[in-house]
Amino acid sequence: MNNKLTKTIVLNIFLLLTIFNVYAQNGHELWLRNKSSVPVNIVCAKNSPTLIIAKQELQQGWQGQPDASVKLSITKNKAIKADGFRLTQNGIEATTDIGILYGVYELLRRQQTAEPVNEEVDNPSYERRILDHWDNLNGTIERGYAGHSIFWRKNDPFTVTDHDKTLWQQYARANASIGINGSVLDNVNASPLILNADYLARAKAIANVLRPYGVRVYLSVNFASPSTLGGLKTADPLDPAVIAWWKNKVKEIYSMIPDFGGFLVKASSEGQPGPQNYGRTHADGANMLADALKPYGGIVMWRAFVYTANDNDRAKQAYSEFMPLDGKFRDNVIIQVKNGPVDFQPREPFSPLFGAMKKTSVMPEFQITQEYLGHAVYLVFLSTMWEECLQSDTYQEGVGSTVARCTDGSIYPQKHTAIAGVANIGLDTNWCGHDFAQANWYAFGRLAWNDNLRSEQIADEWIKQTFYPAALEKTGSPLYSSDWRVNFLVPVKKMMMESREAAVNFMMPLGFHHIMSANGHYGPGPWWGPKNVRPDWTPPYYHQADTNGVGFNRTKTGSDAVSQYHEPLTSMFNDPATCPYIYLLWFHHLPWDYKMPVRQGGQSGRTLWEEICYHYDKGVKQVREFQKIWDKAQPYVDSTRFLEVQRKLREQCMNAILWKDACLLYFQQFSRMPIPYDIERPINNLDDIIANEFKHKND
Ligand code: GCW
Repeated sequence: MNNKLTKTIVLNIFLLLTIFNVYAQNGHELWLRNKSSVPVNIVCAKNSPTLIIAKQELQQGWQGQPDASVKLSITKNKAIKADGFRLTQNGIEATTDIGILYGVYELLRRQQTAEPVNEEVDNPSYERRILDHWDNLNGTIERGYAGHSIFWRKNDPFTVTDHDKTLWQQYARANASIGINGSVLDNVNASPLILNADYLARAKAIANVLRPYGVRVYLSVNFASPSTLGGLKTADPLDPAVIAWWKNKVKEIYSMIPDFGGFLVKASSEGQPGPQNYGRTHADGANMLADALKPYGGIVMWRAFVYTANDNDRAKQAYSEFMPLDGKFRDNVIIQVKNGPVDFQPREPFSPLFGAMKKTSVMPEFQITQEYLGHAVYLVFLSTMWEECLQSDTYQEGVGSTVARCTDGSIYPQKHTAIAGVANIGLDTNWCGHDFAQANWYAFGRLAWNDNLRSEQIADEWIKQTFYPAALEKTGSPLYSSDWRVNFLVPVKKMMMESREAAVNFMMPLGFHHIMSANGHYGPGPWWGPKNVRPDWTPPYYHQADTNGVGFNRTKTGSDAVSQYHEPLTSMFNDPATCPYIYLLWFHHLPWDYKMPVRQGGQSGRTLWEEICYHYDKGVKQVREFQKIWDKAQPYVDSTRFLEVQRKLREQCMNAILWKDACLLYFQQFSRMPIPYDIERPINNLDDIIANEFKHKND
């Protein structure tokens, strides 16, 4: 070979590697990294923007037999719901174009994850599968850890650039690939300005890009808009001028966005205006908006996240306020309920409103963004947490009345069904801040499509799609070689599956909740309770630690929150001997030397104090184990993602130790008992931790 040729070959190989590396490294492609050049023949009688996408996706991602024929057919089949589809050996059947597109993504996923194609009908569990963006109109994101908003910005806010459109299109494609079909574009702490013509025009531009992917837009609205924006004297929902104002506004919106989804409302909550300001009920407020939206098929998602600073246990307030209104809402109102009764804590029992509101549509709200779970620093796979909630039995209509079945229409005849996740998406190149946080976006979509899926399967799919192509580029090994499975897939999946429990262990084990720092809800802060702050915003309100014991007494002798649950849960939660240990301090105030029953996972002879210590210690050890798993995974990951995750695991580990030291040293002041001697001694002093708590800004 002559010198020149060798040089050219070397240069070309170098260039190819560089291209692969760039492609593999930045995480922007999410789980959609597969590109295939296997030819495929697509037979499809119809054309539409959605079907064009379906065909393109098949052409770009086909990994089946070369030159196979795939038939896409729109058929009439009562068994297939609007978004559903049926995969057959030689094609996809659906009743709508979007059903075809979902079928295409499912088929490609099966090819890529080496799962067989079964010929069953696949319908979604929920009609509306929605991401709630807490994006402010100035481009910041409340509780966002992945950069600014992909929708709104401060400078030049109304110009729609090609870059905007490309990003929105990529976002829509990612959503469609996992079945998400709705986006609430602005923060629930809503600015009235969202209903201004300029902002509506931008919402319209977004809707136009999202539409072919089957993603409808929704808006969060401020209940006082008729007065603050419209100049009316009041926003009283029973006032005829107010009713007319909303009707006109809705008409204007539908003239711009004909498939507009509807409104999301946070009313009379955390300072937001609501019908109570005018002496009206939540039902009065929600129904007035619902009536305005009804002619166009729009819905109202009315949040049940309400609590006021009073003597009543905060965990009880949403139920107390909404239960008397059961049956009073229009059929296009859905009450949106957070998974737990307090606020997206690392672990909460399910909200007692699930299953209890039998004559009202209820939808679960999960938090994908990790406000209380380590922001974009911790590796926490949230699917197990949502699965735990969805599979919780409410017993409201007998055994098996899970939260999933009480909300997806299986048990109650809801006119509309829906599920929402608070998005973790921002302008960061990898969308979510942490490479593994992408798995939470993915998992939310998958569970919204099928609320009976198991997290292990979701993790398996996600890892294969997100990391395998990169491994292939590096190792050139054939599809899912046993080497890759054994040394990457299995350990990384194990890490993901344990990651949420690990976080619970080092942050808030055994039913502890809301003991985080007020500084951005990131690190530990069980001591924080300034006199001028309302008690239900401070950790001591929730842990109630004193020398006699620790935990919130929600039994019949305490706040009686247990009675908001259906039997046998009321009795089970009420007795510390039968209360699952994961909820022990949620429902009970117990002495430090309380002997943990063996059945609750405590070892015989351990006191509550010891059990607390061992849980914190275990959490730290789990994270240390994750570090080892990830270090060993290095040969299978591109260097950028490897180093980034490695760096974050180190930070998570430091923070886990901080949590453990802070909580053990703080609570030890009350327990006055030694930290068991086989546990590593604290390496931080409590007074230093407290002094440093607000040194860095953690929002
Ligand atoms: O979790 C709390 C957050 C607030 C949020 C609120 C809510 C959007 O700390 O930032 O406000 O819940 O869900 O409305």
